[in-house]
Amino acid sequence: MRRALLYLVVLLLAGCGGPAPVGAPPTRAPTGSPAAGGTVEVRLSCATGDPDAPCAFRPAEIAIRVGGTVRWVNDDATFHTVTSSDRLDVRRPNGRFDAVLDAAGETFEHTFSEPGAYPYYCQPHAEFMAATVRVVPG
Ligand SMILES: [Cu+2]
Repeated sequence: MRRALLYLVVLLLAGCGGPAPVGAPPTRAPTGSPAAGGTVEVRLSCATGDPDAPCAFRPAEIAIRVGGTVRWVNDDATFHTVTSSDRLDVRRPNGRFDAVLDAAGETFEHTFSEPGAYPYYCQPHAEFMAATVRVVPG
C-alpha cells in the first residue's frame, strides 16, 4: 500500500517535471525523482501508530536531484526540529540546517546544491525521528 502510494507520488512528480520518456519505467530513483529545481515534501507526523516511534518524517528516505528543494511540513502541534547531522548513529547538529517547526502547518525549506547523503533528525525525538535526503546528480 505504501509502495503504491510512493509510486503515485513519483508519477505525479514526474508529470510536473516535463515529458518523461515514453514507456520507460521509473528506475532512476524509486523514492522520488523531481526535475532539477523541483520541490519534494516531507511530513512530520505523530500519527504513526507505532508506540516505539510515535512520530516520524514521512517519507524517511527521499531522493532529489541537485538543485532540488525539500519542504518539511509539521502536521501536528508538536514541537519538532529539522536538524542536519553528519551521521545518524551519532545525532549531533552540524550546522548545515536546523529549523524549529513548533506549530501545525509550519514549514521549512532547504535547497540542496551538492550531491550526497544528508542525514537529519528531530532533536526532541532524536531516539526515533530521523531521516535522510539523498541528492543525486542532475
Ligand atoms: Cu520531533
